[in-house]
Amino acid sequence: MSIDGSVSRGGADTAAAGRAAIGRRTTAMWLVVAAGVIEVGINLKVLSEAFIPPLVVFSVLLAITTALTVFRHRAWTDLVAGIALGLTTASNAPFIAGGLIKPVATNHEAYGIVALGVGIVGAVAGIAAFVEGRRQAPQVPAFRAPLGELLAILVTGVLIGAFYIATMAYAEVQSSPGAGVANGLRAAPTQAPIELTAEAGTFTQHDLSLKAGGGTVYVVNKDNAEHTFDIDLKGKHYSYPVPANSTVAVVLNFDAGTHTYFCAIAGHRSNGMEGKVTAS
Ligand SMILES: [Cu+2]
Repeated sequence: MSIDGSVSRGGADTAAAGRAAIGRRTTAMWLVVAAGVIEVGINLKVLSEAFIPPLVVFSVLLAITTALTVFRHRAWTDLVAGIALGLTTASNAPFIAGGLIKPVATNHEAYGIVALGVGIVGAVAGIAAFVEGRRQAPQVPAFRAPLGELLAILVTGVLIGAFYIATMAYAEVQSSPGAGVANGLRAAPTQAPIELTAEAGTFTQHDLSLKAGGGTVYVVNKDNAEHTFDIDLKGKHYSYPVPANSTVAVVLNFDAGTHTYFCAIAGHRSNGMEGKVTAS
């Protein structure tokens, strides 16, 4: 019944029994597998929205190391899986950090935060499982069955719950786009709307102009990935999520001057998702 009972006997193991026990499953090992499956799932979700070659490489690496841990379990497979999870997490960290510092309520940030937590837990568990496998005994008392199994189940449950809540929160934000703060506009704009198109991961216009006062910008997203329209006006920040394949009307009070707009999703601004709108 116990999945790591065999290594709990500790010093009683003979060398022969020890070698035989390397193939047995420990709680830390199951955490590695849970982390690997969740990370691959998140990667596939992100890849369905935008094709990111390094993410494909990491997904394949994680799928292989997770499968090895389940079907060809050895101490070294735990170590390799733990390192793969650590590398994936480290490569994602710069993008996730941007979302943590300035969340724009997009699913990239929600998934990224969960991916970061799962990746760290998985990497630590992989190294713990490796040490356990080499020494033939649980090194962390909390990982000793049945307490360790209970903890693993609880952690997995919390991670699934966090992912569910993040997904629901994202759906709610998407159903009511146009987040921002009060802009002092008390009448519908009388000037014609202007258009800003997002296509192939970039904005196609970088210089917009309109009359000062109430104005409308139609942000047209032709991509199969979400973007945002972010702008600062009179010291206030406005952020509009623009879902994939959709058009969002941004209605604001544009004070006279030149204002910078950009997409707040990590990596997009430097890819040309930035421009200036001049109100005169
Ligand atoms: Cu974008």
